[in-house]
Amino acid sequence: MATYIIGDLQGCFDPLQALLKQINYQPEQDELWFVGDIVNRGEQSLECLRFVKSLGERGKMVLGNHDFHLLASDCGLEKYASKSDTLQPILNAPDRAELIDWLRQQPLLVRHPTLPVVMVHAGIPPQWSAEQAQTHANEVEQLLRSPNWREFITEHLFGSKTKHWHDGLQGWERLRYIVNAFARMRYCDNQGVLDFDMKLAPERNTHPNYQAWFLHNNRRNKDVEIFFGHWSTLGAMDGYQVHATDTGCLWGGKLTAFCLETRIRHTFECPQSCEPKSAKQGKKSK
Ligand SMILES: [Mn+2]
Repeated sequence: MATYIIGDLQGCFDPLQALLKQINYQPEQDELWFVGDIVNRGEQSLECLRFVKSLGERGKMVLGNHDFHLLASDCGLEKYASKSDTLQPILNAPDRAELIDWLRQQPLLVRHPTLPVVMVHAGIPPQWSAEQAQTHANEVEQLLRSPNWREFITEHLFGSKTKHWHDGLQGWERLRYIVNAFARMRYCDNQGVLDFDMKLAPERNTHPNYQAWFLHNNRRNKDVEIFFGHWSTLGAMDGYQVHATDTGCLWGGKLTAFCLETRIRHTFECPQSCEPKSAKQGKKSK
């Protein structure tokens, strides 16, 4: 039995199938863990979503910012729609309601049952221990699984950004920070104040107070190994007790599967970018 942690799919279904063939994936025995951003930008988001859902007990995922974006699109929130969104086939699908209902019940953090390993989409801010991170993830998960989930997504999740955390933070602001940290963070200061603008790799960061979330010396969650995606400019990185798995499949890079039992990083070289043609053309004309 093997457990593979797989990087951001973003609708790249064919590369996923090629990678699974390459690693000799055994559906009856192996587990697949997905770091989130299953959908959007790539051309086969519907296929990716159906596949991850179909794994049942042998599949796990955490919600990424693009997965939240799909929930928002399902709620009819058009304000944040982008020209490069490729979510329409999901919204037109006969099993749309079932897929969305399943997606909203997925966690923000997955903890391995026996190993000191956790998986999140973007990261865990330095001020939270692994136990606190689990507690805070549960706060949002509980709401997403409740009948009020649409109100949270449409009225309170987006818009004014919450960057600062303190333990007494209450209500929607608190939940918004939790989602921002788990699903969107790259840089923060050593108190967990988030920066939403910087996307460059850490060696190109010039801001003195902000560092990649995993580089802070006072980080309280170093006792677990953290697997994450979201940051394609980091590439394949293992160090600081963290493992970056977004190797930019969507952009013509690679798709990663990290095997927890053998510690081997498997990669499938994507033959071409999975970006839809309209997005590629849009880029060239800029
Ligand atoms: Mn992401």
